[in-house]
Amino acid sequence: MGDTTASPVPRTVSRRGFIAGTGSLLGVAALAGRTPAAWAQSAPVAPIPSGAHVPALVIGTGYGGAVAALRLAQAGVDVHMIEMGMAWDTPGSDGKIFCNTREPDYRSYWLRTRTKAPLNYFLGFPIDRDIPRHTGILDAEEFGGITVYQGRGVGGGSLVNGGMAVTPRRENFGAVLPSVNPDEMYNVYYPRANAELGVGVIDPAWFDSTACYQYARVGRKHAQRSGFPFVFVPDVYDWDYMKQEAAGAVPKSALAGEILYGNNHGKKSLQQTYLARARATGRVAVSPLHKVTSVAPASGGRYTVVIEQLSTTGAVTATKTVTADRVFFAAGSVGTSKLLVKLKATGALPGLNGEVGRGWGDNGNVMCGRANHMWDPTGALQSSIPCCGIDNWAAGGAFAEVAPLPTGIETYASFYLSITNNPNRAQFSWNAAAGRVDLNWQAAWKQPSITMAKTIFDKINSKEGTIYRTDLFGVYKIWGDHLTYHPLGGAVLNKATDNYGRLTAYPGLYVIDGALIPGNTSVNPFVTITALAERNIEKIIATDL
Ligand code: FAE
Repeated sequence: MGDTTASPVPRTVSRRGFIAGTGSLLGVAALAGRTPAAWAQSAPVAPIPSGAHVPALVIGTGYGGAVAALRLAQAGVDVHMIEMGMAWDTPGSDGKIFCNTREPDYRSYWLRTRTKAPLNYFLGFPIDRDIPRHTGILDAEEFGGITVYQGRGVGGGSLVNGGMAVTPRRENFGAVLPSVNPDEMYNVYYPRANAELGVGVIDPAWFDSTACYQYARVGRKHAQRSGFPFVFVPDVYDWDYMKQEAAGAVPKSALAGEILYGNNHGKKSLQQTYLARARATGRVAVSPLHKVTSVAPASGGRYTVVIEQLSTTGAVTATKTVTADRVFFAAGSVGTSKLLVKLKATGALPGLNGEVGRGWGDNGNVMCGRANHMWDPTGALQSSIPCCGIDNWAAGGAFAEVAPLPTGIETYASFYLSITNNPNRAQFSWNAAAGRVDLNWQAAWKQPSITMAKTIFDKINSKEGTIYRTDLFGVYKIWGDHLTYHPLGGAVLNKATDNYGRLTAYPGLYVIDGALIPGNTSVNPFVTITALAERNIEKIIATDL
């Protein structure tokens, strides 16, 4: 969960006699407290008309896109954001905007007829279930050797992620973004990103006493007994709101297992931060359910942008052509890379350089669970927001987040998402026969991640006399090594672009998202994506506009 995975207690398991215990956890009225809908009230969604001309067009509404939109608007530039996912500003018939991880419905997955939960087995039983095909919030995009999870909707990955807001250790930064001056990042742009995102840390005294972090305290105890550095990890969740959830004073979100398909309360997604401020400028419009399919030079230094309007079943209901003076690619590592690779190969942007599509990595993501002894329960009530980790990066190449397994029942499991220093990098390429972009990641390339994660968990298991869980990712399968939550790269800074994200062959075209980062950030990535976008847009506004 969180930065980790879904852990719904499936109907199949319930039927076999396990007590889900979710009823009391589901919360009540959805529209009290901090609601995601609040962001939309500053300006209505305004679908772009065909034939329009806009000064700045931003493809995607995740971190990079939101930073670009806010700063451009503040500089006096009118911005139109094009987002293939939904607005996520309207409650469903249950009064809630987002569905719960324990009861995935039509809102859960992007155009699938069956869920594809990252953690897809529980107690050895498969937990995926049929759902209606809908433009849901979480995309499990399948390439040959890896499934890449991404958020879909206004807010991008911030809608579905665990909110873990981690700044890399400065000594690791040289490997993260080798062409960027660390002084400017650590003195200016990381602090700016953290402030704008609303990053905070759990109150350590509350951590020590609340039932909902029993699992994390067990994680701390086991880490420390094996001599590993234990760290609290900042998050954008409103920690005061979570305390009120625990006190029963407000509708529950983190304490009701909400996360992977959106949080109805408590989490400061981009809808509450950058995007709310962008729209409050009055200069930013958003077109949800609009997907950019082409960008090509037009006369007068402009660009022609082709956009498909989608219905909630994914059908194309209109194809629009607009022009823009500047286009910012902020469709995420995968979305931006796929667009650029296709546009280069099919002749729309043939001058893009040969680095486009290269340098893609999975941030070394790998998951695993450990089976604890009966005297080490991890708690039936688990906050879905992770708050701590085990830092063995320097010695073993792994940073492991102590992750929740908020099933609503006692599982005696400790669950972890490790970010590892996996050196493998993949490349996107145009598959002309199939008319799509492929990624050449190989399943076996996860082995270095497993080896690095084992530097932590083999030692803990040996010290505690415990074993790995084998029932979470299949039957007798220890490692969740088939996926990533953290796609990075594909249009790497200072390679595919200049050192500020400019696609120099085409003045006015920019990359401003996770595609710029060469495959690994040593920690969870969105603070680095945000800070880099702040750095780049400041330079672009100062010198290009
Ligand atoms: P992103 O946020 O993915 O935004 C791209 C947007 O572009 C999306 O809204 C797309 O729908 C849209 N788009 C794509 N193609 C098109 C197109 N052709 N036309 C129009 N729109 C398009 O990009 N990171 C952390 O740091 N901490 C965490 O705790 C954490 N947990 C995560 C948990 C999960 C389950 C997942 C999936 C990710 C998690 N991440 C976490 C990763 C983080 O959300 C991700 O790195 C950022 O969202 C990437 O930001 P970008 O701006 O690159």
